[in-house]
Amino acid sequence: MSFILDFFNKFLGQAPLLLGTVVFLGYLLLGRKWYDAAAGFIKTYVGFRILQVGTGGLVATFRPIIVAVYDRFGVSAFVIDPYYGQTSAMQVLDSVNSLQYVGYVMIIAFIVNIALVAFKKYTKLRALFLTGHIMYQQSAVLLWALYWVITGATGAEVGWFLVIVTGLLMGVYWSVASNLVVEATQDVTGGAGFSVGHQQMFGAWIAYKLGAKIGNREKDVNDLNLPGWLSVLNDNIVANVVIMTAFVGTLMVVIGPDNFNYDTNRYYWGTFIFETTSLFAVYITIILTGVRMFVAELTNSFQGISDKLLPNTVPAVDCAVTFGFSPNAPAYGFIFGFLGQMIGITTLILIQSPILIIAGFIALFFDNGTLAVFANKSGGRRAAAIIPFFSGIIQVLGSALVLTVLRDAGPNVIGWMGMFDWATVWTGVTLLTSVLGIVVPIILIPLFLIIPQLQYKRHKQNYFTTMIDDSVAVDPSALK
Ligand code: ASC
Repeated sequence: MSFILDFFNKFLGQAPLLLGTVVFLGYLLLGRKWYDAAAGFIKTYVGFRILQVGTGGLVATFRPIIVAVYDRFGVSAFVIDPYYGQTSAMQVLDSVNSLQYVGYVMIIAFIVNIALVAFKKYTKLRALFLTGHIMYQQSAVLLWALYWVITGATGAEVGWFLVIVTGLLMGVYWSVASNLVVEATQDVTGGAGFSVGHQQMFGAWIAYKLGAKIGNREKDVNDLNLPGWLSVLNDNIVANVVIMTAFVGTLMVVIGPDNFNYDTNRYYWGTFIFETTSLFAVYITIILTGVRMFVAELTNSFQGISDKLLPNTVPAVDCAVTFGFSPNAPAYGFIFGFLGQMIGITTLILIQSPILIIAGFIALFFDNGTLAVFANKSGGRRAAAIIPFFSGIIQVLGSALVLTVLRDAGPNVIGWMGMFDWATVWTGVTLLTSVLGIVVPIILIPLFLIIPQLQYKRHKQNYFTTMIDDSVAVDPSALK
């Protein structure tokens, strides 16, 4: 068993290795030569590592700026960032000798996902969740939250019954939520044949549905068509640099040069600001390159898995992959999400909330960026601005709410995920469980499974083909 646990952490928990292996297997199933399959593995692995260089660079560059905004104003509080949530979870679980159970939750959930997809005839589930680091992170955070509200105060070790219930619920969530956004993701990617397996699948679905109601999909953020001198902004690199320099540059001016550790022999304050903010466009371009490289491999090879092993299945991957199909939208999500979070935080201060929240870059950017990508696809610029703005408010208030019970675990708790589904669905589940006990997660398992049945009812004819045939990528009635 410890070998299996180790394998889950060191191999399946590493998204590039996991996806590379899936591609390798897919090509072999398609009857390609082993060396072609190996080449597919390498290109997927390298493509994903390039994507990670881009996402990692964004986090490393912009996270400290967001933190500095709060330091400047002397605010100290819980941080809404997945890694702060994960750290809190791991510390609390470790303090009761239960960290090893996270691996078991993840294994159970992954097996549940495979089984539900294998029986899609009955379950109507079509997506396999393959975002390894998110699978580990969510397993840890959910186990922590449920453990704490059910038995935490006793200081006992996590029990097997809870591990199994958490694993089942986690696996059902991965399957149902990534399946829910199959159609929307097909629309966003022009039929690339994958879905999103991340932390805002319910959010992305809502963004896509609401977007159609509040905006106009013709007014796409990637297709600005601005006249005259403004036309330089039609290029996503120029637009991202100008927007981020104006926005993040202003933040940096407010924070002041003394709060940045930069080499004054190499930079003026002004050039330092520009060199920092323009990195946004650099990393978005890197993300695009990585995405192009591995999406092509994944789409082609997954056909093998979908023909031979799990018919009509799509892989559900990191949300940042969708950025490659909508390079202007993430900046919208970031900026309007930031404004929304500021309103949320100001509200907490005004009502003298016992819990204060500090924005984290990952939730601000990757979460709201993804919502902007989906909102833009169905509702253009207006939707890409309004929806992340409200999401920002919800991320802050929802996370503050769940922390009112979770912070009792003591100083090990430094934050919460903050990502959309975690500030809404999982906040609700945790709070309800704290009142009613373990029946809540148990009842949710069959309840979640109703969602794909409803989805199936809405477009039976092409439900199982929509993700392979890009000519039917969009079900027009789904947009009404
Ligand atoms: C997360 C998380 C990350 C990022 C990354 C975005 O939630 O844990 O490392 O988002 O997956 O590409």
